[in-house]
Amino acid sequence: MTTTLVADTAADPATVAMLESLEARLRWLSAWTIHNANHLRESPDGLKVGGHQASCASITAIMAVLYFHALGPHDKVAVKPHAGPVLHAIHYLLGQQSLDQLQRFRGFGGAQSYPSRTKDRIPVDFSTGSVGLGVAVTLFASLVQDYLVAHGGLAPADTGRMIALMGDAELDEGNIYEALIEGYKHDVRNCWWIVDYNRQSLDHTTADRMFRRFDDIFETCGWRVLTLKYGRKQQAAFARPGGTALQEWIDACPNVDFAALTYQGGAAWRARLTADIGAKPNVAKLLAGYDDAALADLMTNLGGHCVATLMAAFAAADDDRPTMFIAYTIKGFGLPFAGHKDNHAGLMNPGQIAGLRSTMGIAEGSEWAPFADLGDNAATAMAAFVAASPIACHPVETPGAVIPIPARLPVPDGAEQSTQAAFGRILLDLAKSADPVARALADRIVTTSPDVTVSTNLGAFVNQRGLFRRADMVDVFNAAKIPSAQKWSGHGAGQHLELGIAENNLFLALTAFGLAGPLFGTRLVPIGTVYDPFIARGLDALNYGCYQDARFLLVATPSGVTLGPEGGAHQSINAPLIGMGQPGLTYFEPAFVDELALIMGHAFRHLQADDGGSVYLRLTTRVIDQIKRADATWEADAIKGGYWLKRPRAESGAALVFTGAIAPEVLAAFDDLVGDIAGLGILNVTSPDLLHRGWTAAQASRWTGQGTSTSHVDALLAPLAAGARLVTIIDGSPSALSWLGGVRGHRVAALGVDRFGQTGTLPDLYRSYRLDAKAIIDAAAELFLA
Ligand SMILES: Cc1ncc(C[n+]2csc(CCOP(=O)(O)OP(=O)(O)O)c2C)c(N)n1
Ligand SMILES: [Mg+2]
Repeated sequence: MTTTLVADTAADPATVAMLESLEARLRWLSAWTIHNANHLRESPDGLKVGGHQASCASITAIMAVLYFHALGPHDKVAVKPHAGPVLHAIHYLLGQQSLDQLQRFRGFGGAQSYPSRTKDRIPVDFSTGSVGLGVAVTLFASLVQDYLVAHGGLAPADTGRMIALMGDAELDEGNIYEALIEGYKHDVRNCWWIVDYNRQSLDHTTADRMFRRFDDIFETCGWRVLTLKYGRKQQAAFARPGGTALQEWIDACPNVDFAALTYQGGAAWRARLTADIGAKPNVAKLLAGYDDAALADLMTNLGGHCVATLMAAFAAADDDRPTMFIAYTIKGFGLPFAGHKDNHAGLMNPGQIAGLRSTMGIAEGSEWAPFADLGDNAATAMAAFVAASPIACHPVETPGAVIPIPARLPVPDGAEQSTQAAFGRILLDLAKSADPVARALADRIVTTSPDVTVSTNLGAFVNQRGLFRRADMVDVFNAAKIPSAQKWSGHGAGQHLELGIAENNLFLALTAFGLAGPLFGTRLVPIGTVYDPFIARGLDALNYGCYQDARFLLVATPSGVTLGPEGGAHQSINAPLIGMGQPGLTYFEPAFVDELALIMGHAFRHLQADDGGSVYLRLTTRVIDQIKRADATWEADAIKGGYWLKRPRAESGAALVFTGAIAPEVLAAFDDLVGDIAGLGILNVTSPDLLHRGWTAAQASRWTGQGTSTSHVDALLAPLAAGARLVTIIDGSPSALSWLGGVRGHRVAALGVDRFGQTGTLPDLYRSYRLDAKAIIDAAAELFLA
């Protein structure tokens, strides 16, 4: 049952007064930071800088009480994106943010528009920006915290709450409910979601019909819901004669009317209340006790603006149960456009900000002073209060000790193999390895998958290492001796987080696991598997993880039309372009399993390197003949993105260039063509992404005079004659490789897939999509005839 909070009447008055003053400081500093960027800083391009004064003012009391009173030293917070300036103001008061950064808010190298872990200079626990994702990631972070405690990677005393400060319109994002469901299954705890319930989104006021529905939804999923509806002044008014009628009126008032009246102010409130309930007993007398300004103040004294109510609410959630706080607020509270439906991006004009300054008692010229115009004693007292708040001793993040990686990962045996099966085998070997380095690495691997653990070949690893569950979970089938290849029991030492089918959750889980080092001090090696086409389902969450430099290995199979009979809706086409276009993620697509073993070892290092990142492996279920290697000279180039599988003769006139599963078709075409095209080579591109990045980076460094280096791809293609021709081929969008012609001006015939797939056998599909040896030979012939 939802609890509606009442103000803590026993709250220490000095603390309440201090937090009220801090609220005013935050409201002022956030508004002034945005004002400075828009009205005072010089603008060379005439563009509006922007910022959200109304969204900030709505949440300043919540943030003042949270940060300067309720937050524990190990709590971590995702701040709603549009309240970024409030977070900067908090750290400014703490002495952890510079004036220069505030003055350069939204400028090049200045404080960021939305809190950013990687770009801001204050401690930011979670980046936010794409609404909904910053909320849900806190739920996964609390699962990661539990995981680390269960695995001895975090002392129980060093745990905290994972907290999201969210806008009410974020509750429309589906990813919130996907996370909610997953959290319920995993018995999430130590998670607070605090809703700034101003009942306004970007476009308008939000729907009344959702009133009480959010409570139901969250309570159904095991959350405690605490509603902060009325502030202390309202609670006092309700207790007076006529007060019950006033409370009933407030409860029945539609969102949009409440917002409009807030904007119109005291006289409008009086007229409306008088018309609606003025005839009820004692109401006229009650209203007469307030002048217009006091009446406006009373009507907007909602729970989310009342320090004593907020203190009571945070104190009420003193256990580990996940808790949702619905804090009623006014968008633009205390600002001239409070309640106006269009205030989302509204900016005060110079006259309005001057008015706010003088109401707040700040002298002209003292706008940036952290404790402006408080008087010496009060300023000293406030500085001491701020310095004593637990947030002031928030531990500094460290990346966590690096996990040693074996020099080589063993290559699975077998003359014929698929990269997907080999991936599962390599993980299994790690899980069972007697080598201490390999075993220690396996201990830090955590796997996860949105209901495709078996079909992406993680099953064997899970058999070895188990499912992660805080409470033991028996494998009923196994206990009943029912034969099954998958023997999965759940326990605290388990290393696989089983997810339902929701790819957003996969990427948010990978993000949270991939931040285990900086957030909790112990690194993990997260590996997530997914069907390649369904990466697209979680794309924004993938981008979100990369944006905050979370480190994980993403392994996607099956891929391309090579999937065969399973059909057209499961065949990934543009995934290579996603891999190439996503910053913070390096895409590899090995053709042979020795390449895969090499690249996985590299990936485990890259995930931990200071200048590293995440890695995406696009694998296949197709079993192909493996290559016999004469030596290991190919390896260094394979890690850099490509190597000559068949070295071309110097000044060769042609090369076949390929990526991934269609290697056999390329080799067959080669055998056919090599007699006619002397010196023909085969370039195996293990990473179109790395080759392309290296190419453009080398150009950029030459143009800016920072280097003279040639890129790896330039060096690879250098042996070819100036007028050489390339046939490129990939089971995916042909543009992943067609650009190679631009490197040294070679003519290109680009084979690949650019329409939806079909069901069929591989020969059917390769013939139809022009991925077979004949297509390669035809393309080469045409290039030479042209
Ligand atoms: C995924 C995504 N879609 C759209 C936006 C643009 N946008 C920014 S804020 C916002 C409305 C936010 O309303 P609410 O969450 O209630 O915040 P508040 O009222 O506190 O500003 C929208 C649509 C966004 N940032 N992210
Ligand atoms: Mg809102």
